[in-house]
Amino acid sequence: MTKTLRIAHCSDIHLDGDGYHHSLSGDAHSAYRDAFAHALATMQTHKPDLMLLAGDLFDANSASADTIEWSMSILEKQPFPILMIPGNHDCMGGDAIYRRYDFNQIPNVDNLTAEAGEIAYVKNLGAAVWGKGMVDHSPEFDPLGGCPERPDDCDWFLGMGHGIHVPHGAETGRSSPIHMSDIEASTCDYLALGHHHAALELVTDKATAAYSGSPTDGVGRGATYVIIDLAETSEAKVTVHAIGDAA
Ligand SMILES: [Mn+2]
Repeated sequence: MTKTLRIAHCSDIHLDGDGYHHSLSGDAHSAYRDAFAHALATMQTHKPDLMLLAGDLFDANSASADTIEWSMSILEKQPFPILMIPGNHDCMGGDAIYRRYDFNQIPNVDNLTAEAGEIAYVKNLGAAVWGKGMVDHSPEFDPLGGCPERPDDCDWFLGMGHGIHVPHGAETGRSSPIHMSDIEASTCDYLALGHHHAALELVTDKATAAYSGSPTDGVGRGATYVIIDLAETSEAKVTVHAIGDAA
């Protein structure tokens, strides 16, 4: 049997955001929760093998205890493993949510928060997933820096990063740059990126990567997530899906 892996990828949910630049209706507190719950239900319909959440689940480390506990509960209810990293809005600096709440206590969740990066294995899928915990959103932070070569003991090697896309030939003084050259140098089968709220596919002959866009922000092609199909014997397929209103 040909080995395949189906991945659901999302990022930038911004729970407890103030809704300032968003199109969500109702009070922002419940609107973000409702939109994320709807996005999760929609992603479930694809029956993914696992989910990658590439940062900014929360809008700020000051998110309410009620919202943090709600998020832990809904992640636990998903019928697949979830691998996640902090973003700049929920980074590991200061009074980080992820220092106060242990998301790794959730049976189906691996939160990759090590500053130097770490790999989690989803053994039954043969998947190794790398990510790191951003402490400071600064020009010096290198979201993909230190990502190792593909381990020998996996069928699939996946990576996550949270930061700004820097195309070939471009320069930026902005924080957390993710250079296209680093994406193309990666040995990952797929790189799940977060930070841009508009989805962006980055598929070349050297790279399979995407920004999923935000499932709670309608900028760009709408509220989005990405489904990735990897197969041993064919090219990866990266599909951006727009979701309807949570209502
Ligand atoms: Mn961000």
